[in-house]
Amino acid sequence: GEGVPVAQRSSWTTFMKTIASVSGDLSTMTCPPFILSPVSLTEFPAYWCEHPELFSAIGVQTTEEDRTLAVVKWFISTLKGQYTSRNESMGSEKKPLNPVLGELFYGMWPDINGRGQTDLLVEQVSHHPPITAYAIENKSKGVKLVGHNAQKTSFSGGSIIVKQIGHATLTVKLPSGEVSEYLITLPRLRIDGLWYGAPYIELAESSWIISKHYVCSIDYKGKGYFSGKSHSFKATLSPAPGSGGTLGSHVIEGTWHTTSKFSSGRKSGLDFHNVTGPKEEVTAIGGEPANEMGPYETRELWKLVAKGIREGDFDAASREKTKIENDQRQKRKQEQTAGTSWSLKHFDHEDSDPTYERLGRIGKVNPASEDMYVFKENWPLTSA
Ligand code: 0T9
Repeated sequence: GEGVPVAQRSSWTTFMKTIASVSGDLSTMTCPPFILSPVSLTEFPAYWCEHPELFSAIGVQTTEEDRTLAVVKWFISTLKGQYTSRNESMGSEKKPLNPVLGELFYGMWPDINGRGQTDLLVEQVSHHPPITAYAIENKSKGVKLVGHNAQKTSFSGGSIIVKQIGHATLTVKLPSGEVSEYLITLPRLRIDGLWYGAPYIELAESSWIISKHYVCSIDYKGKGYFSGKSHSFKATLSPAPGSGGTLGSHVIEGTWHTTSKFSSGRKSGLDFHNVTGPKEEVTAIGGEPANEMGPYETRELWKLVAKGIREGDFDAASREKTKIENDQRQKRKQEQTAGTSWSLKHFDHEDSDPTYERLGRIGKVNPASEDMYVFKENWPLTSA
């Protein structure tokens, strides 16, 4: 592979043979150094808000139709960051740091031009398998996203197939006091380009955004499929059964890393989204105690590992990583001896999610039921 440094070519070939034989959880695999990222998966939920003005705009719409379109526009606009940004910043998709249980990430996007401040908190709620839970809220606009995600991976035809497990619920507080809820499910990923040592993500199959008013299915296709282009999508918004006759249907088509247009419905021909402009990275902040980074906050915890990876000192990175892992093993052992278990800071785990079941049924989402992590509403500690 051309993307592989000469000195690591034979280890990459060996690695490729290994991933072909492993399935399930790739997070604990040992990878050749050039493919390591210095960023932990707990930072990934920040991708949901790289366009804070689109997130806050959801809260100021006056009709259900416009609100739903604002939700879909915000969602589509997050995909570029979620799935292509490592290629831009690091040259290819990389293996993120595998978070430890209880790892935390706090951040915010400031109030600019009256959009209100948006707060982010992330907690690693499981290590085996890795599960990350997050809450993102713009209090002043009444918009909140709470979700969790995990992955199941397999290997097929030279690609890694990643099934995303988990979902998110977006809630919007309306001036009437009513709350609009949107169930958001996640697409399937294919990691291609592995043999060349230059992995990149393509999205596949479909994901959903469902409320009691609308069902929106989003279909994803890559190169060589319907439009022929990479990163293509088609979003179809249909009024939910029984929502009355006033809501319009829409179809939107384009590529999620560039632009899209309405292709059917009242707005046919009009532009829909455009993410070719700048994005706004999250401002990382210390959460505990307020404004200080505690030892479990991701950038503090992984500081020395990340430094090693960034500076190409992989021995140091691996030494520091081993320290963290040993420390974790010891903690789990101590808990076992004491008959206690790690308690989550911001979330309560529930075996089922009534909102997922109720809204999922409208779109016939599969599986019919999923577990959930309920946000304890205990952050920000002091609200601005
Ligand atoms: C949620 C996102 C997720 C996390 C990452 C599959 C992956 C871990 C999960 C799904 C975010 O909202 C969106 C984007 C990228 C996903 C990662 C890409 C990736 O490769 C890793 C897996 C665990 C690997 O590191 C595989 C090994 C490596 C050889 C590929 C570069």
